[in-house]
Amino acid sequence: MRVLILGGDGYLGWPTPMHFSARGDEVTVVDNFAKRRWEMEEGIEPLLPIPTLHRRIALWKEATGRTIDLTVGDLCNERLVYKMLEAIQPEAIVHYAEQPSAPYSMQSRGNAVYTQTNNVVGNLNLLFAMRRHCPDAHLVKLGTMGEYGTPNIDVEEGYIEITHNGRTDRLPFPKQPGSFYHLSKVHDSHNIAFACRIWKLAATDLNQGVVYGIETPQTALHADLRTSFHYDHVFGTVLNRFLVQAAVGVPLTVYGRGGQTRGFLNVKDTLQCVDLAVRNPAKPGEFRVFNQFTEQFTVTDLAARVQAAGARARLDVKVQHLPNPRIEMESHYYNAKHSKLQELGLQPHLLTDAVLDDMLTAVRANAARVDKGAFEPKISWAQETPALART
Ligand code: USQ
Repeated sequence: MRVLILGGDGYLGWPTPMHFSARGDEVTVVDNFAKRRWEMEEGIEPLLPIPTLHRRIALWKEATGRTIDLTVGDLCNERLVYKMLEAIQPEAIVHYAEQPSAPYSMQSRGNAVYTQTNNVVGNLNLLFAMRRHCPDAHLVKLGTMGEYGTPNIDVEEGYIEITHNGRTDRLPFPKQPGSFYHLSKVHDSHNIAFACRIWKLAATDLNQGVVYGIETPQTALHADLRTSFHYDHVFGTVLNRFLVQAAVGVPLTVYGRGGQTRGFLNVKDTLQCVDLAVRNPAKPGEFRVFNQFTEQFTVTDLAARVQAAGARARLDVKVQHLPNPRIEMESHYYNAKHSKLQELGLQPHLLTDAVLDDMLTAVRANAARVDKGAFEPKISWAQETPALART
C-alpha cells in the first residue's frame, strides 16, 4: 500500500514508517521537526540523543535495503499538504503530526493557542486536501482516551445509544477532556466526523491511552534507529517517568492521591493497532472510533509495580505524593471498553514483570545522561508559569 505518515520524527511517529516499510509498503514520512524546537524551548532532551530523520532513514536503507521517502514540511502550510497528497496519492494516511503534551498546552495562553491552532488547522488542511486529491484514502488519526475524561459511567468506543424522552439514538460519546491539548483532539474528532458525513471520507479515530516502552522490533535493529524517549515533566508519560526516576534514585512523582486511572499500552501495540486499522479500512462516509489501549491502571498501581521492579534489581525505590499540578479527579470510577481492535486481531503485549525489568535495565544503562532537574512538574493547570510561557 501507499502509506503516508505525518509526524514521522516523534516517539510513535518514527517506529511507524519502519514498521510499514518492513512489511513492504511504499512509505513517505512528513515532519516539520517542531518537537525538537519545543524541547529547546523547555530546556529538555530525550534520554538519548536522536539522530536526524534523514540519517535514520539512510540507516534504515543500509540495514534493510528498503526506502522511506521524506518530505520536510508543516501541515499548517496548506499548499504543502495539497501538493503532497496530489503527488503521492496515498491509500492510507496515518496522522500523528500534532503537539502531544497536555502540560505543554497548559503553560500559558500562548501555548494553548499554539497547540490548538497547530493541531486543529493542520488536521483541517489535511481533510480539505483529501477531499480535493485523494477522497478514497483512509485517514487513521491518532486521538486520545483523554477526549472522554473520567465519567462516572462506562466509556464506550466512540458512540453511545441513548434513550431520551422515549426516543433512542446512537450518538457520539460525551467528551470531558482535561487539558487544552486533549481539547484539540476533541475538536479534530468533530471536524473529521463532519468531513466523513458531508464528503464521504473514510476515517478511523484511534483514541489511544498512555503509551510506555522504549523498543520496537525495528528500533532494535540498530542503536541509531532508536526512537525519542522522554522522562521530563512536559513530554514524559507517567510509566516512562517512573522507570527513569527508579533508575536514578529519585522518588516516584505520584501527583496527588494517585487514584487517577487511565488506559495504557506498550509502544509495540501502538504499531499493531495502527497496522490493523490501516489493513481493515473504514468505509466511505464512516467515522470509526477505536479505543486503543490494552490495560487499565491507577497511578498508584504503576508506582507499586515500578517499586517492585526496583526491588528485584536491588534498588531502593521511594514513592512521593506531590501536590497535583493538574486539575483532575484523583479517585474515580473508570471502565473503558476496548474490544474493537482485539476483534480485528490485536495480540496485546501486557505489562508483565519481565517487561518492567527489561525497561528498567535499558534505562539504567543510560542513567548518567538523566537530568534530574527535569522530573519536577513545573506547569500548573491553575495558573500561568511565566518563565515557561510561549509569547
Ligand atoms: N502523573 C503522575 N505523575 C507523573 C506524571 C503523570 O501522577 O509524574 C499522572 C497524571 O496526573 C495523569 C496520569 O498520570 O493523571 C497520566 O499522565 P501522563 O502525563 O502519563 O499522560 P497524559 O498527560 O494524559 O498524556 C499522555 C500523552 C498524550 C496522550 C495521553 C493519553 O502525552 O499525548 O493523548 O497520554 S490519555 O491519558 O489516555 O488521554
